[in-house]
Amino acid sequence: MSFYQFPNDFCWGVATASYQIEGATEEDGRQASVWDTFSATPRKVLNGDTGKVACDHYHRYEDDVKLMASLGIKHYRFSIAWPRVVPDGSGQVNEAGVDFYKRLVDCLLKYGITPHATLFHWDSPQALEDKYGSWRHRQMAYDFADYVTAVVSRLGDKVTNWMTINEISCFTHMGYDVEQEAIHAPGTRVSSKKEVWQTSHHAILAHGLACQAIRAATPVPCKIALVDNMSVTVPISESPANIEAAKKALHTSMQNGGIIFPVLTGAYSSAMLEELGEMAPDIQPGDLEIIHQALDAIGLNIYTGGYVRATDNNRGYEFLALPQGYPRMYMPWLNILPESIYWGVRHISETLGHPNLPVFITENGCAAQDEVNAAGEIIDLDRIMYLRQYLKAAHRAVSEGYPLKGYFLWSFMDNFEWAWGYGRRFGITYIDYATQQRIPKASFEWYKECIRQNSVV
Ligand code: PNW
Repeated sequence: MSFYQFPNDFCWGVATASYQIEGATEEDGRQASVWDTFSATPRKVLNGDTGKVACDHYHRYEDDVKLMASLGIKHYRFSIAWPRVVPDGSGQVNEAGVDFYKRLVDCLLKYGITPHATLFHWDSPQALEDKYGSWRHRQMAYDFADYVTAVVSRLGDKVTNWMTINEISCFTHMGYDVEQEAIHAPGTRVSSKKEVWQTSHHAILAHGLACQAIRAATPVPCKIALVDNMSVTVPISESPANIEAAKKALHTSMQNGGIIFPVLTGAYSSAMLEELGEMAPDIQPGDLEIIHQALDAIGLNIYTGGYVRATDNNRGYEFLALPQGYPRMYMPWLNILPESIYWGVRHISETLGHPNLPVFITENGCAAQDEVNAAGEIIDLDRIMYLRQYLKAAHRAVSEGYPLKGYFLWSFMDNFEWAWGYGRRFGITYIDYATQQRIPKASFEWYKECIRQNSVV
């Protein structure tokens, strides 16, 4: 038995998202999402790439699920496209769109893979953007809840693990900007920070309303989680003073204070509200109760983190800049901090006051150069190096008794990497976009062996 042995019930999985893999954007009644519009706009996405075809998963899902089964995973996290299910964003349900997810779920179950469905991974209906500015308007949260009811009442007999919304900051604070046109869809330039904060307030409200909608619509008991990309503070060393500093810094980080704090504690962090002043969002009476729903788990997408140390200034902490040349994976933000997994899990438990809330790493992985060699293989030793370090940190969290229950690798296959188009690859399966051929990379075989041995090898 290896030192890095995981508990027998640890969930090994892989993750994807609808717009990044499905393609078939105009099929079976699907209408445009904001990412269709955004990617069709010149100079928004690298090389003018769009999700029109992507991995053609909409037609190839059976082969993809078969390949997943060969990997040995028992859990698959995917997302459902709102504009397939409710093409106009609100109103009529498109049963043909729902049917795709029924086929997918049946196929997963046939191969013994448990579906974990994310109800929103950034593909807002363009119709609602046109109608009232999507996340800028409070109505978006209510229309989202209605769409959630439509999904859960149709798929809830077979899907019992629901994730409401993926990475709220990435489609609000990155979709709306004051300084420039934002880099994620809808790419809107707004006139004040308050308007940006209003979009994320509407999104956390949507999460709360969705939790209520799921509980009301589910035909069988189910589990609900939010998926958040909390910015993880990591103490430079584990002295009591530096650990304390990392905990304090978590409270005041803008992104955490306005998203995971209200969701898990029922209040925006006061430090953040103070810093925002007049730029804070309008919060209506009762909003925080809706937002602060009891959850069955929290999903964390953890790729990197930030180092913090104790200081004797009045805040008691400072964030540390990384030296030039600090190792990172093939994305400007992807600094290698394996212990961010450990600290992410520990912060939920200790800093955010949820010692028993099950935590899932709902995404972890990296981009790499991924060249096909003369033998037609992709020997991505850099990705294996990255994954091995992060999984060892996950093991540490488990072995110290923190409730980390599972790990979903991002991603099962290369896909449409948002503003980077197909110019960045995060998969453990290579996609030859010209032929749609799937080629498992060396990391696929490596991960398969981890799963088989239930251990980091
Ligand atoms: C996540 N950052 O996005 C998303 O959930 C995925 O859809 C995406 O493909 C994956 O991570 C890789 O990027 C992120 O700036 C976007 O730190 C930006 C950041 C992190 C994650």
